[in-house]
This record gives sequence, structure tokens and C-alpha cells, in this order.
Amino acid sequence: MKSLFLAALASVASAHYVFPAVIHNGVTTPDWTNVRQWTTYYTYGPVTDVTSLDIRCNVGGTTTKIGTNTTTVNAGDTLGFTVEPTSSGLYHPGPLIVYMAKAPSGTDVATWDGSGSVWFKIFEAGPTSFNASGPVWPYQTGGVTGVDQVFFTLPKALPTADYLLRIEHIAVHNAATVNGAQFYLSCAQLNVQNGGSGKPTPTVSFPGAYTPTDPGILYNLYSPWPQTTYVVPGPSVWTG
Ligand SMILES: *[C@@H]1O[C@H](CO)[C@@H](O)[C@H](O)[C@H]1NC(C)=O
Ligand SMILES: *[C@@H]1O[C@H](CO)[C@@H](O)[C@H](O)[C@H]1NC(C)=O
Ligand SMILES: [Cu+2]
Repeated sequence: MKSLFLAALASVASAHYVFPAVIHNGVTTPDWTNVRQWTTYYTYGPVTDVTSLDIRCNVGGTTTKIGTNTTTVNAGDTLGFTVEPTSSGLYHPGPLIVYMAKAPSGTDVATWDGSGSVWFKIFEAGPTSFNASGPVWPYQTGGVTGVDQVFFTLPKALPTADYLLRIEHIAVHNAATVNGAQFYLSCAQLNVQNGGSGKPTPTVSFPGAYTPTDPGILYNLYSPWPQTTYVVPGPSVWTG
């Protein structure tokens, strides 16, 4: 009985996922060197309260200074994050969203907390289609597995500056009750070079961007069956 219980606990823990590393120009950084290592990251667990500070850069991700390295990139580059554990990957149903926030000039992005209405969305991926099972999510590869790497492109018009980069996957399999949606997220620091002269808008704050009852956050994946709609939460995407 006891070992069964422990086995069940272990499978729950390993069932979730984290984004621990950045992929750029074919190079994957070590885990948690270029991504802020949040407190209790080893649980692979989600944030569920969108009104808490944890929704910004995960638990302790805005206050814990662990010397995270900043990744130098060019505007317009393709960037990626790894998903761990790789055996199950990004397996929950839900959208993938990427936000950025420019560090105020004179501020060291490595110690900046990302406060204020400074975050703009650069990428979102909701369902690619709907079939007789409901939404088809682009990062699920079938069965109970998902991809173990995700990629997106930085806008070419992004001004040269230091930024926080926030990746988020919202799992909606339990989202029919308030605070049931699961937010898997990490923040990395970027030094963006060769940028453009765009003005990223609209901007939002974290917490603040979401409410617990937003469509896409309070969402019943199973009713009506099959589901035929899904609204990705947050502001519109700034493409530059
Ligand atoms: C940042 O990079 C330096 C040099 O590559 C490395 O020695 C250091 O351990 C890195 N920082 C972290 C938090 O891993
Ligand atoms: C819906 O599409 C997904 C992804 O291609 C597939 O795994 C699933 O079997 C499909 N369901 C039905 C009922 O066609
Ligand atoms: Cu999970």
C-alpha cells in the first residue's frame, strides 16, 4: 500500500514540467544558468493563482538573485526553451505564450524584478484546429507526451536593450473551476542587439494581465463536448 502511494506521488511530481534552459543558434545552455531558477523548481509544479507575484517569473523568480546569466541575441533571432522531463515533455493541453519586458535604462536586468506595466506578448500558440476530441494543441505529439523543445522568433523591430523573457504554458485540463488552470513558466534574461525602432504595445503587468475568470483560464475542456472554441488569454501579440 505504502509503496503504491509513493509511486503515485512520484508519478504526479514527474508528470508536470519546467522550462530550464535557453536554445539559441543550435546551442542549449545548461539548466538554470540562463533561466532564473525559481524556488521549488524541482517539483515541476505549476502556479495556479494568477493574482500572486509567482505568476510573473514563478516562485521567488523576481526576488531570488542567483547570478543568472543573460543571453545575447539579435532582434529577429529564433529562440527556444527546453522542456523537462523530456520523457513526457509539454504534454498537457493548452496554449504556449511568450512575453518580454524591457529593463528600465540604468537597471541591471539580472537583478530587475519585472514590475510595472512593462510586459508585451511576442508569441502565442492556441489550438491549430478542432476535431471530434476538441482542440488540437500544437505541442502535444499524441498520447500523453509532448514536445521537449519549443521555438519562437523575436520581432525584428525590437529595440536594442536588455529584457526579461517569460515563457508560459497554460494547462487547461482542470481549468473548469477557478484556479484550476496550471501555469508553467520561467523567465530568462536577454541582451538584444541589432534591434529596430518598434514600440512594443500593448503592455500589461504580472500580476494584472490575467484574472481567474478570463476566457481561456476558466475553461471547460470537456463541455460542451467536443469543445469548438478557445481564447488565448492576455493582450494581443506585438509583431513589430
Ligand atoms: C554564468 O556563466 C559563467 C561563465 O560561463 C559561469 O561560470 C557561471 O556559472 C554561470 N552562472 C550560472 C548561474 O550558472
Ligand atoms: C484529434 O486530433 C488529434 C491530433 O492530431 C488526434 O490525436 C486525435 O486522435 C484526434 N481525435 C479525433 C477524434 O479525431
Ligand atoms: Cu501536470
